Amino acid sequence: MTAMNLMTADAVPILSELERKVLWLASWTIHNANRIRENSDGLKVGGHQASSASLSTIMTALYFRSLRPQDRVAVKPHASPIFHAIQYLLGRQSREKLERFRGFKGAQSYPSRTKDVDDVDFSTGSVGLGVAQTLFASLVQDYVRAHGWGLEHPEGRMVALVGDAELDEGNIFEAILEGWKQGLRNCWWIVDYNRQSLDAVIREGLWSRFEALFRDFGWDVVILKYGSLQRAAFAEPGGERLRQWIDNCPNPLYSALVFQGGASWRKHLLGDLGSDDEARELIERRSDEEIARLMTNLGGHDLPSLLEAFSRADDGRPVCFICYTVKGYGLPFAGHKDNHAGLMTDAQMDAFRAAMHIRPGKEWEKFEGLYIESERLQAFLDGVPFAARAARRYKAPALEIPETLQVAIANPMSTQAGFGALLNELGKTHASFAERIVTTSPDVTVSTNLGAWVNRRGLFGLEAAIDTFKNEHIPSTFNWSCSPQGQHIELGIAEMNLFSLLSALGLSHELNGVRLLPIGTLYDTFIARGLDGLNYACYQDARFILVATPSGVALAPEGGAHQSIGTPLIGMAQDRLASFEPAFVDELSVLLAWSLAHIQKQADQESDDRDWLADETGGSVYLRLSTRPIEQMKREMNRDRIVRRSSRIAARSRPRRSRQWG
Ligand SMILES: Cc1ncc(C[n+]2csc(CCOP(=O)(O)OP(=O)(O)O)c2C)c(N)n1
Ligand SMILES: [Mg+2]
Repeated sequence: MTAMNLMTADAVPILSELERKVLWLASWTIHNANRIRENSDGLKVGGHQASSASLSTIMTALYFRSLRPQDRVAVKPHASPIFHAIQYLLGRQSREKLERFRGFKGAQSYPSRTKDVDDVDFSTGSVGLGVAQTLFASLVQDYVRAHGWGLEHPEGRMVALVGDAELDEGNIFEAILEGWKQGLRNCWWIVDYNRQSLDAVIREGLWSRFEALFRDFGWDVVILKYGSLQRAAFAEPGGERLRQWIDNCPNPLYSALVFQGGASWRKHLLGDLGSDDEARELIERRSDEEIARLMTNLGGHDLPSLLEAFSRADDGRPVCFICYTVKGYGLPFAGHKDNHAGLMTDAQMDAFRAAMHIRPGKEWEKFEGLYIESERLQAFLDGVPFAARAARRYKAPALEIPETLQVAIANPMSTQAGFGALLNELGKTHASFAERIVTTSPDVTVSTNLGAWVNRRGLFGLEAAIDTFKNEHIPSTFNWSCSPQGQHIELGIAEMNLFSLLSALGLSHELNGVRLLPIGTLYDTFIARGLDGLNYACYQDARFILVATPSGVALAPEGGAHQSIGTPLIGMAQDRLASFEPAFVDELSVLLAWSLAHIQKQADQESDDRDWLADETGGSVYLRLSTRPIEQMKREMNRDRIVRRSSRIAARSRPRRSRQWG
């Protein structure tokens, strides 16, 4: 046995006690919110006991053993109660918040970076988005470190806990392709392969599609199908027949038998394998309870298998773990196809409480009902590597931004051309904030006028590559060479990836301790293509500037399917996003400077005396620009002039504010 194995073997008894506790606390938190806490308006509270149970073992192994403080996790949304239970045991979540689960200021139904207090790395909720976020966060970590920044912090691993049905979401496939292009590493996706979605049992054999797909895109794939009990049984006489039976069992039948329990397993197994003496004896040697334990001992519920797999993974490549699990593991509705929103009844909860040796009134006690002494458990929790650092979120100071930016205004000029000219000037400056600007675009870099900037600052690539056209002396307006120092990340066309990347870039100050100033460009009308990604990025308070161009109905000859009429409403409706549609380039210059400062603002509290809701707290910015050249005015433009005008508009539209605008 290696030293690592020894340490792991030592930890398993404690971890399995903690696993029981985590499952209990998560189930109890949901039960309390639905059946014990007073919910005066009669509205359903909900919560997902089965989806949570499915990840109880995997998350126990990760959080109490395999994760390091620098690792970042996107937890499957419906396993939020497990996450909160783990943080509660680690002393980072309060009982009060658990008691208010899904209530105002209580622990959130889906992990939330902005609303939860227990150190959520990535918000999740709209399935698929958190998963892709880990991939882009890893790319951003590479970007930051390639520029020589943040090297004082250890390199982290970006981990997603993924529902198997979550893998139906298209944005995940768009992300995988982009990850392959950009040389993804330090990324783990752990698939909770419980073979159930919300409505039903999923299609047979999906694991092999997943395996082929991930391998095609350069990922390592680790399949954890059988637990250690099962592997030991396979080594017994007749064991091979049992393994074949498991492999051939259709998903719906396996689920149904999990639900029905030991006696049904015995009946089916004997019916199918009874004619083989060795296989029959293997089954008959075991009680009903032991058979049920054996058959649900899948890889994703086996601590030794999980710990071993996690300790072996190679961070030089992305890794997909496909972990077989049981939805509702350890709960009365385990395996039932309708269990997604299922809640245990009072009687079921009483039985579960008794099985966990928890006395009534002691439901929230951390170590109640566990077999290992509290001091030993506490000492173990105090030494958990993931919790070694008090604060895992970094802070990075704001960079100083000038009030106005230089730009040569032509007459007439469009705001889009003005944007290109502004970025061109920024490309020339040696101001330190300009180094932190990172631009990105989904294959519309040239047509959104970023070309001059890219010519000056270069494309980013982990490995340097020369522009072949340039090398061959073929005239071309754009220099497409890339290097680790480049400041533009070129994406494929998928707009959703733009928002995922902007979101990851816009969290860099907290994830990497390095502040970036991300600017993403796209065609305004195609915002709709990644709208949920934009909402997601804003929800988790990522900071970026979105420059949408060309926009508007005045596109004239472009027209057709490129007109964007409804997008101003998106800008107005989206929380944490300030939107502007400047008419003139001098305004744009002031607005861009203001935006670069605004995306860096951070305030824990909002004061009452503020001009505008996000004045102190900051947020992201959306600029709609036009390709139509118009006559530019000769005038002095400064921040005051714009702020005063915007404030008057804000005051008019919010009549309840008492402040007067001059
Ligand atoms: C974008 C989006 N669509 C639909 C839902 C509603 N929804 C929540 S969970 C779920 C099924 C999840 O199944 P799976 O990913 O396998 O997780 P499990 O509950 O089995 O662990 C659905 C459809 C959602 N949260 N997000
Ligand atoms: Mg599932």
